[in-house]
Amino acid sequence: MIQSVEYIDSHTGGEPTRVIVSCIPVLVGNTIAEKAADFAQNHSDLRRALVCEPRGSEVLVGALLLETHDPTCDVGVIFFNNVGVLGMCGHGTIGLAETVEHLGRISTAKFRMDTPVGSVEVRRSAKGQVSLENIASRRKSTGVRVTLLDGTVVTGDIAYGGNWFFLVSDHGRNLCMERVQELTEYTMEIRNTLAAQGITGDGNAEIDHVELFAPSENADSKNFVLCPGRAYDRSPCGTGTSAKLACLYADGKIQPGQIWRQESITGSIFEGCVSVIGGEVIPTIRGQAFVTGQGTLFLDSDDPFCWGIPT
Ligand code: PYC
Repeated sequence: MIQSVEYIDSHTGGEPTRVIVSCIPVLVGNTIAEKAADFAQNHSDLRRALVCEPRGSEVLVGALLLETHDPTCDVGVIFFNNVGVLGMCGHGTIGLAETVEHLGRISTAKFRMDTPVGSVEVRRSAKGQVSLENIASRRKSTGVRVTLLDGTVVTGDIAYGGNWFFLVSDHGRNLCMERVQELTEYTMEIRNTLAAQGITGDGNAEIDHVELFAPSENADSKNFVLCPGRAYDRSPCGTGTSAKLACLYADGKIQPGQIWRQESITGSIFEGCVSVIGGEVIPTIRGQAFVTGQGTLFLDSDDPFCWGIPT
C-alpha cells in the first residue's frame, strides 16, 4: 500500500521546517498537548517517515498542521524532529507562517497558534517579516555547575523558552562553522552530564537543548545550539533566544522592549525583546523564512526503509 503525504518545506535562517498538510493521523485527545502525547507515544514510525532519512535528515523539524479545539486560536501545531516531539519551535513557527501564507488558508497578518505548551500569537508583515509572541519564558537556575569527564567545570543557566535549555557563556570555545563537530561533541557531553547528574527542568523535564554564547561582530551575541537529535540549529533558535532573553531580563541586562539581536552559528539573525505581563516574561522573536519546496511524500509499505533507517 502506498500512502501519499503533502508537505511544504521552508527554511528560517538556514534551519529547515517541513509542514505536513495532508494525511495527518487521527490523534487521540481533546487538547493539542494530549494529541502531541499521542503522536509521540503511538506514531513514532510516521514521525520518522516524515522527517528522517531517506526522505529528510536529522536537521529537519516537522510540523503537523491541525484544527484546534481552542476557540481563541486559528490553527493547532505539533512540532517534531528525528527523536520526538518539541514543546514549541520558534524557527518552525516562522516557517509555518510563511507556509500558511503560501497556502493562502488564513490571513497571516495576525493569527494564533495552539501548541502543546501554550498559545502563540504570530504576525507576518507584507514584506515577510514574521514575529511571534512566545509563551512565558523563565530562568529556573543560574550558576549551575557541571563537571565533565576530564574534570572541567562548566557553569551555566537553566531556562525555559518552550523547550528546556542549558545556557553557557564561559566555555572558551570559538563559535564558527569550522568547529561544528567539536562544538557538537562538547555540547553533547554537557547534555549527557546534566542527565547523568539528574539536573533537569521543572517536573523532571529533560534539558535537551544546550546553547553556547560568544560575542558577535554583527549582533549582540552569537550562539551555537545543540538540538535534541544531535543536530545543531542553523538558525539562532527561537525558543533558545526566548530562554536567553529570560536570563538577560533576570540579570537586569535588558529592559522590556529593548531589542536583542541574536546571531546563529551560520550568521542568520533573530531579533527579540521581552514584555512583562503579570510578572511573566513574554519574549517576542522576529525573523524571516522562505518556502523552498512543495511536494508529495510516498510511504510504500513494501519499502524496507519506509519508516526511516533503523538506528
Ligand atoms: O527555533 O525554537 C526553535 C528550534 C527548536 C529546535 C530547533 N529550532
